[in-house]
Amino acid sequence: MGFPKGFLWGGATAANQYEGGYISGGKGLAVADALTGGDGRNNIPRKFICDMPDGSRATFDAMEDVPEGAKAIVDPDTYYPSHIATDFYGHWQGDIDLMAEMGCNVNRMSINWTRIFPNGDDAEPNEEGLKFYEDIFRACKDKGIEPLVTLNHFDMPLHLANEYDGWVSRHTLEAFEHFCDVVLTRYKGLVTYWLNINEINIDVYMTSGLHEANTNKQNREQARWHRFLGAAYAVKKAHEIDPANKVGLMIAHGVSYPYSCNPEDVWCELTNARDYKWFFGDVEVRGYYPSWKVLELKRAGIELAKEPGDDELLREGTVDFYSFSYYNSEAQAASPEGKEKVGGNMSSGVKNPYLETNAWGWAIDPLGLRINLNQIWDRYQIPLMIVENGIGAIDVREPDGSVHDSYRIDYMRDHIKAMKAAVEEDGVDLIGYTPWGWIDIVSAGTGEMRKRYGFVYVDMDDDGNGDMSRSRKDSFYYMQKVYKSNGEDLD
Ligand code: BGP
Repeated sequence: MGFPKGFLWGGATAANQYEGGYISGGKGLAVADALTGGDGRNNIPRKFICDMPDGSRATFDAMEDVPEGAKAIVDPDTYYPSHIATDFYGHWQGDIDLMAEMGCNVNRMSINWTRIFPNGDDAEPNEEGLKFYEDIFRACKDKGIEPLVTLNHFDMPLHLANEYDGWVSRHTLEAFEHFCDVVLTRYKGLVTYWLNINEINIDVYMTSGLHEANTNKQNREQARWHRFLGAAYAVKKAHEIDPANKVGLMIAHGVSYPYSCNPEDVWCELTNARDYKWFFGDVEVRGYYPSWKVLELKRAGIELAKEPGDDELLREGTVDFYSFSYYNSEAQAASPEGKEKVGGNMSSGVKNPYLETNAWGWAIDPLGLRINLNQIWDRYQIPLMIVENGIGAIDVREPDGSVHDSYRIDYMRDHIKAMKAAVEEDGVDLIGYTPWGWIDIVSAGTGEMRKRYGFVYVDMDDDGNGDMSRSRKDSFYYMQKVYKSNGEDLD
């Protein structure tokens, strides 16, 4: 009964939201380094400042494609949250000690592509960058913490985005494959758990390309094709380099419900869910496009540019386990008019009247996690890992450094109970849990610092003020108790 022995308990971060040191140690610029901060609660989006072909300068909403020929730049008079982030670059030893103290035996983190290849497509890697991660992985191992490394977490070298429109171009795929060759070889024996591409089902600015990658359907599907090939290549190569390697896919996997039992709502939910998430899981687990997608592309007149061997690569690079992020759920209505929209990263649904939401409008739904685990397990029958989960909230640090975040403890307790039920009562093969932003980091969606997920508070605000000191929130001690009891002590 309970969680299996050896269950992986930890925390998750992404380099572009946590690391900082944006041009230190030979690092080059990434798209995230050119993204300003926004304000999620007041709907102020993150932006790109661009040099235009006519020599002028213009600013664009990051959720929209920027015009062809525009190049995103880093403006010296603008504050960019990723440049310092919460300075893992300067604090990594102490942060790993904190992870160990919390009882973690796994650390999900990502490698900044531009720390290894400053332009993304350089011929030779940057040794200082390679050494940086090697030291971190060794320190983790010394503390009994298994690194779980995301090869690409919302990470696109700025050069590849500006000049090649990111994943739209095969050049980016080739550059990514080279990156995989180098890091998988270098960290052989040190890292055995890998995730290929974070939330492969989210195609926006940081994950895809800057220009017509998203608004132009042909480009969007081509970019997806290249991402799938990159993801499959990572799996195949990892297995070739070390058969002990285990590689998982990673999908943004909220749960959706039909708004009502009207078959129109049920169909709306089904088509939306397969378009938004199941398509991506099906391709990475089974190795080919599902029939409805093939027909959809045909009807739309979209033809993917393929090279010989591509289809085979997709079939050969299927994953070892299924990892996903879960924060919230949504309802899908065939007639959404007049219904309140629900919050959430890239959520398209309407508000579920049965659920409470956080300050950003994201629905809180622990049973949704159990439903999710069962749906995925029933469909694929491969091991599952929850690699992101948590609640973004505004925390108050008291003068003595304490943070009384009972709302976060409630969220974690309820979600871990749902996981436990899925394991104990439903027999789901769940192998690990790494809550999101175990230490405070920059929000991906809004670029804010005030939206905090951590069990460890970092003194940093939205404008870059703060001394970066770390303090343990009440939730830190709660998670410590949970982890050290292998998920038994949940009260
Ligand atoms: C996921 C991403 C993370 C992350 C998280 C929370 O989509 O993989 O990078 O940040 O969502 O989102 P946000 O930071 O916008 O609150």
